[in-house]
Amino acid sequence: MKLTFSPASPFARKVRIAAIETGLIDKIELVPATVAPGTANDAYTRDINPLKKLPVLILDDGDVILDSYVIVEYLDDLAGGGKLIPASGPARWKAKADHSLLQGMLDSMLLCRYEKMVRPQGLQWQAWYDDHWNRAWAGMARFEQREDVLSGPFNVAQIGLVCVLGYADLRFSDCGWRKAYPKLDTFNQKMLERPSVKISVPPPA
Ligand SMILES: N[C@@H](CCC(=O)N[C@@H](CS)C(=O)NCC(=O)O)C(=O)O
Repeated sequence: MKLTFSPASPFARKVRIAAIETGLIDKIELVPATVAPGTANDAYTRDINPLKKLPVLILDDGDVILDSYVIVEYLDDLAGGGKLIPASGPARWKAKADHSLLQGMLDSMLLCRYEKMVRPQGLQWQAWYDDHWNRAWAGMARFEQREDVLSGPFNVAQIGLVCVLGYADLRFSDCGWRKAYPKLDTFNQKMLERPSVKISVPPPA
């Protein structure tokens, strides 16, 4: 299998952590890909993902699996199921809903990043940026209160949360999340003891 990948991508990091945790990482070749809004990548759009986003898992028969959550679910299934996403019952829906919130936070953070990185300065819209940043920030506030996630069993929601925090460090390093959310800081430090989490920390920009 091949995974389109960028070391800075929090979505690709999520999948990498899942691949390590399920013991499948050695079966996956990480293939660097360059995709960004405003820049064409016709081959990628045509052959891999019309949405021009990574990560995408390319199976040995050429089928593609996207997006990052579905890839995590696929890997979890390949590994027997129930390792990263609870197999059934309320715990399953809780983990999936928590993950959806974290996914939305990452989407908003990425939009903030693109607003400053890609959009020409005269066209940038600060109120729009602030609105999206506030969504990510409010999401962190929500998880600061979620003892069940912070000290619960390792799962896709915990993976999503470390990816949010790692991305905040990478692209919004002066946002002050550690001071504002000390429980998230403790959680993040504990998670960094896991080799999968530590090895996948995005390299400094
Ligand atoms: N919902 C997607 C989001 C993936 C995503 O936004 N990836 C970013 C990289 S971090 C991307 O490919 N951006 C390129 C673009 O939007 O043009 C997932 O979970 O995989």
